[in-house]
Amino acid sequence: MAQAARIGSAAALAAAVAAVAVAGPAAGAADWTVHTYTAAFQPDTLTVAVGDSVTWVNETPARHLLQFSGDPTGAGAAGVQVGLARAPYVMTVRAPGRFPYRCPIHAMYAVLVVAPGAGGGN
Ligand SMILES: [Cu+2]
Repeated sequence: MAQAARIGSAAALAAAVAAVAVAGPAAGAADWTVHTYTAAFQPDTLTVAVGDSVTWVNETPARHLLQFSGDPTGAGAAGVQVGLARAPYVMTVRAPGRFPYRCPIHAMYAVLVVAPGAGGGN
C-alpha cells in the first residue's frame, strides 16, 4: 500500500516536471527591471519581447500606482492597475503592443513596448 503510494507520487512528480519543462519560459526570455523613484520611472521607455518578464522595484518609501492603458499580460483587461508598495511587482508580458502607464499619485509617465516574440510564443 505504502509502496504503491510512493510510486504514484513519483509518477505525479515526473509528470509535473515534464509539464513545467513544456510550459516554462520560452528559450531566451529575458527579465527586465524598472526602478520607481520619487518622480520618475527608470527607464521611462522599455522595449521587451513577448514572453519576457518585467519587475517594477519601488526605490522610495512612498506607495506608487502602475496604471496601464491596456493589458500587457494578454489577459484581456481594459487596463491593469497595480499598487506598488514595498514588494516588487513582476509581470510576464504576453501581448505585443505599446502600453503607456503612469502613477497618477505623482504624475509619473512611462511606456512599455512589447515586441512580438520571435518564437510566436503567445
Ligand atoms: Cu508614484
